[in-house]
Amino acid sequence: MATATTSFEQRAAAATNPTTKHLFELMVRKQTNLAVAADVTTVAELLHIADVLGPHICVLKTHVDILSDFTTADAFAAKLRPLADKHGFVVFEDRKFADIGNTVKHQYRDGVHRIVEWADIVDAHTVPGPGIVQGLKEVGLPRGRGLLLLAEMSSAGSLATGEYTRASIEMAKQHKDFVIGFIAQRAPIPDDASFITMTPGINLTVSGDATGQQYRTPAQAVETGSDVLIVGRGVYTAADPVASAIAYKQAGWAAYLARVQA
Ligand code: 5FU
Repeated sequence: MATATTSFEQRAAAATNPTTKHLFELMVRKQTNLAVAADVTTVAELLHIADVLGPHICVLKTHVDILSDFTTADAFAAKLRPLADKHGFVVFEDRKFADIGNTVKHQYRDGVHRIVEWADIVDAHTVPGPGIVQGLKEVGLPRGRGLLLLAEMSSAGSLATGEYTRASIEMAKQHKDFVIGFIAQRAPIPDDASFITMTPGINLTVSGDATGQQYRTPAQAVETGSDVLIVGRGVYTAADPVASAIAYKQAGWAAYLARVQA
């Protein structure tokens, strides 16, 4: 099935990973392919974003290690999970694991954050080799969680290109039960619609920031095969974040419809 022209309904029906299925289904129901990167530094701000933007998003992306007042995983989960259920979004902790399998297993399951308890999706760099996927899979697969591999990055000068990207794709294919897709700028496997492509570096008005971030528009990203558009500052620093989220949602969904109907 070609990623570009297969609808999210068809991809939900064909999905074998429960997280993939759930995500495609809620995207269809809510007509949104918007993920918000809630890069705020207090739990209250994060929960506020989750609640007010929840109706418009399919994914809430977190960086739990920037929350200054994080207390316990239980307390965090008790507040965040009900919002995910109420509004229908999945929680993606953008942890970017990057160590050997044995270490990432602990980083995923243990420590203060106990990420596997509350995040539906996590992501990992492929630089350590396939052991990183094996380690994370031991912890996440029994819980029905999903993993994204970083095949490309949005930042200028990223080394995740060419052969690195190709090797990351191969690693995903070896672990299709747990690897649900990629962080990438374009669909890395255009003829396999079972993988989801999530794309950061999306903004409707600016082309970059002072530290190497590079932006494209929702339409540009969807044209190159992106399924889920990750927007941070474009939404949460806007004068009206709800209005901004709606604008990104509409732009992303229109681009998706144009792609599948092409
Ligand atoms: F993997 C990546 C990447 O290649 N680029 C990114 O920007 C992840 N990100 C994340 O997406 C980054 O850590 C932010 O959380 C978010 C982009 O935020 P922005 O405010 O829209 O630039």
